Amino acid sequence: MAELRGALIGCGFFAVNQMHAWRDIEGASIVAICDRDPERLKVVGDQFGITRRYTDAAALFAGESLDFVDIATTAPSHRPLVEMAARHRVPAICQKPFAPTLADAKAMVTACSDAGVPLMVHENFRWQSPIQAVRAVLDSNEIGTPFFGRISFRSAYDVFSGQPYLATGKRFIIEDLGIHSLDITRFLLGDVSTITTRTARINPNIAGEDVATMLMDHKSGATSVVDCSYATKLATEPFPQTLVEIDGSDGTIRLEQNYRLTVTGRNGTAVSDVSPPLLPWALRPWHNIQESVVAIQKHWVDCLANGTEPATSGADNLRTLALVEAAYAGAASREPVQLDALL
Ligand code: NAD
Ligand code: 89Y
Repeated sequence: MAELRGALIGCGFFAVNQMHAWRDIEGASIVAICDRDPERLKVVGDQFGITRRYTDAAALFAGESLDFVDIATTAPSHRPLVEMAARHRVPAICQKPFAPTLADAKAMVTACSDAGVPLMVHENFRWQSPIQAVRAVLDSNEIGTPFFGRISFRSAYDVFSGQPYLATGKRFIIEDLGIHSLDITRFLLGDVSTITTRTARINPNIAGEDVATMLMDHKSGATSVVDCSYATKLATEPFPQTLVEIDGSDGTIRLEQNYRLTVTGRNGTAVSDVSPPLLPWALRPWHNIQESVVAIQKHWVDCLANGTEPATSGADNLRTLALVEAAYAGAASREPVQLDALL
């Protein structure tokens, strides 16, 4: 298969991981980059040896012949950039959060499907190897039918120094981080019918909520709790680990700190270490996220090669983004919110 020619738009904090991952992946390479900030363009272009550089996305699409575009900007630019890709018939990866509103996200899905181009949301947390290990246990039927889940992310890690915009938005943890946990609960327990949410802001120096607790009814009949916090000071800082508890008819799964996985089921109890590998370019504690970036980008290349729909396609991600919208609506009203009404 000929190497796919990709371009990266947005050369900021997180895009560096995506660039490292593209270098590790066979079958695709980044031939051009774009950022409206010339300084970021230079930093990333020099670091990864990319000479074809654009400060304007329209000029990038006009000047390059591309097999895909990887959009790594923040949410406000996602809709115009994805729609631009659709107009040029270029398959697109779009970072999370997919869009500022569900209405924008629906329009983006329609634009790509009308243009016949694949669209994947870079929803990478479900691709973390510890989360994949939990999914594999469920698939093995070792614990029977799940009836309860808890997806938990509690930390006091300073995310604001690397991503200062996170401190200024009216929305913070649900839209930025909880979105991953909500996607994981869908990945493990299936789609949701109702969500009830409570939020709080503990850090007085930020504009949005930094604590959220969400209770969900899944269509399967299971119940889950997604809890996330950036105001939780623990003896051992777990960032960026997602902890998982699942109870099933025949056993339990516990993914605890330091990637310790305990499965109690039909065959007794087994404890294993499901730590993600430390890739040569990765930096602790981010290595868990960094490895999942390689996994999701490989998945994209496989999907383009085989003509299959990405697991976190735009259409799939509408259901995760709907949970985000429903969580904010429910936190404001203090009422449960039905998901089907939003979709
Ligand atoms: P950032 O602000 O550091 O980088 C964004 C870059 O995009 C900036 O350099 C900016 O100049 C550029 N940009 C913005 N609009 C543009 C446009 N229209 N055309 C060209 N360039 C444009 O942000 P970041 O922290 O790198 O985050 C980017 C996205 O990645 C966010 O949506 C964030 O939520 C997401 N993110 C995802 C993960 C993950 O694990 N999936 C982790 C961190 C951040
Ligand atoms: O932006 C967030 C994400 O997607 O993963 C962790 C993060 O960088 C900070 O919450």
